[in-house]
Amino acid sequence: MTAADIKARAEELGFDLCGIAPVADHQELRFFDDWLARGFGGEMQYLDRSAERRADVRAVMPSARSVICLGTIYNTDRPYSTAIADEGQALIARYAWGDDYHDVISQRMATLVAWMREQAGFDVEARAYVDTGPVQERVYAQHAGLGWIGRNTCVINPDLGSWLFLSEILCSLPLEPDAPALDRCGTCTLCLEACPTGALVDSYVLDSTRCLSYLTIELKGAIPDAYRDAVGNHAYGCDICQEVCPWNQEAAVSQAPAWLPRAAFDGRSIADLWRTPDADLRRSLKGSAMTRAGVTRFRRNLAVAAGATRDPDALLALDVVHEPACAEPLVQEHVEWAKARSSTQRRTGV
Ligand code: B12
Ligand code: SF4
Ligand code: SF4
Repeated sequence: MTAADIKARAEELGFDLCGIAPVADHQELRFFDDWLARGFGGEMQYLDRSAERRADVRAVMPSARSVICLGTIYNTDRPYSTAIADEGQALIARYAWGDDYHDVISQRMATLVAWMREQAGFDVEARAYVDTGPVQERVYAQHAGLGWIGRNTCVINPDLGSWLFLSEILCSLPLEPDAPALDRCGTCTLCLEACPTGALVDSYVLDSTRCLSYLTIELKGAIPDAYRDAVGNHAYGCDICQEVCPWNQEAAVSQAPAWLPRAAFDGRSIADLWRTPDADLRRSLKGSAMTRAGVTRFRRNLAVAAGATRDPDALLALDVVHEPACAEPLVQEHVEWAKARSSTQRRTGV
C-alpha cells in the first residue's frame, strides 16, 4: 500500500485533501511553548497539560513514522458575516453550523484506518484525531502540503481557501512524504487590520484572550468588559479574519449536507434565540459543534450581543424571558450590563 493508494481511498471517503507529513522535529512546532508562556492560551489549560506531547507526535505514539493529513471543506454558499448588514442577526461561525465535525470526520477516518489495515495484511499502528488529540494539526497540514499557515494562523489551500477542517492519522508506515506548502500571504495584512479586537498581535501570532472565538466559545466565565462591545452580534465564534482573506473570495464550497446550517440557528435574530426555551436550545445544540459552549454560555453571548448592538428587539427580549438559564448568575451579570448599555444610550440620546 503506497501513499497514492491511501490518498485515492481518502478521496473516495469524502476527504477533499490528503497529504503525508514526515514525523520530524519541524521547526514550527517550537513556537508553541513561547506562545503558551506569553499567556496566549488563556484558560485553555488542556493546552499546557499536553505541551510536551504536542512538541513531538512520537510522545503520543512512539512508532509513528508518518502523519496522514486530511482536509475537509465545510464552506457553504451562504454569505459571509461581513456581508450581513442586519445587526440584530445572531452570527454563528460557519464551522459550527451543521453536524459536529468531530463525529462526521472521526467516522470517516475509522473507515480509512480499517481499510489500511486490511490492505497491509498486518496490524498497522494508527491513531486518528480531529481536533481531539495533542497534535499541532496546522504544522503537520503545512508539512503535508495541504496549505500554508497564513498570517491569520489558519491553514490556507491555494485552490480551496481556508474553510477546512483538519484531521490526521499518526501511522507506523514510512509513507512517501509530500513537499511542504509555501507561504503565499505576500505583503497582504488584511486579516490583521480586520480583526475587531487586535487578537492577531503580530503576523502568524494570535492571542486567544482577545479572540472572539475564544471569548464566546472557550471562556467559561464572564466576557471581559473591554471586549464586550467588540463582540457585536457574534453569538458563537468569529470568521472575520478568514472572510477578508483574498484566498477565500472564491473559496470552494462543500456539497455535503452535513455542514449546512441547522434551521434553529439559520439567519435567526438575537431576540428570537433569546426567546427560545432552554429545552429547545439544548435540543438544537445537540449533535452540533456548538454543544461545547452549552445553553448557559450561549445565553451569556446573546446577552452581550444585545448590549453591544443595542438592538431594541433583543434588549426588549432580555426583559420578558425567564428561562432557567437566563437566571444563572453568569448570564444575569451580562444581562445587567446589556441593560445598562441601553440606558446609557437613552440618556445620551436625549
Ligand atoms: C486552541 C485552538 C484555538 C484557539 C487558539 C487559535 C490559535 N490560532 O492558536 C481559539 C479558541 C482562539 C481558536 C479559534 C479558531 N479555531 Co481553533 N483550534 C485550536 C487547536 C485546538 C489548537 C491550536 C494551537 O495549537 N494553537 C497554538 C498556536 C501556537 O498554534 P497554531 O494555531 O497551530 O499556530 C501556528 C502559528 O500561530 C505559528 N506561530 C505561533 N507563534 C509564532 C511566532 C512566529 C514568529 C511565527 C512566524 C509563527 C508563529 O505557529 C503555529 C504553528 O506553526 C486546533 C486543533 C489542534 N489540535 O491543532 C484548532 C484549530 C486550529 N481551530 C480551527 C478552527 C476552524 C478555528 C476557528 C476558525 C473557529 C471559529 N470560526 O471560531 C477559529 C480561528 C481563529 C484563528 N484565526 O486561528 C481549525 C483550523 C483549520 C485551519 N484551516 O487552519 C483547527 C485546526 C481545528 C480542526 N481540526 O480543524 N482555536
Ligand atoms: S477569529 Fe475574529 S477575533 Fe479571532 S483573530 Fe480572527 S478576526 Fe480576530
Ligand atoms: S488575509 Fe492576507 S495576510 Fe491574512 S491570511 Fe489571508 S493572505 Fe495572509
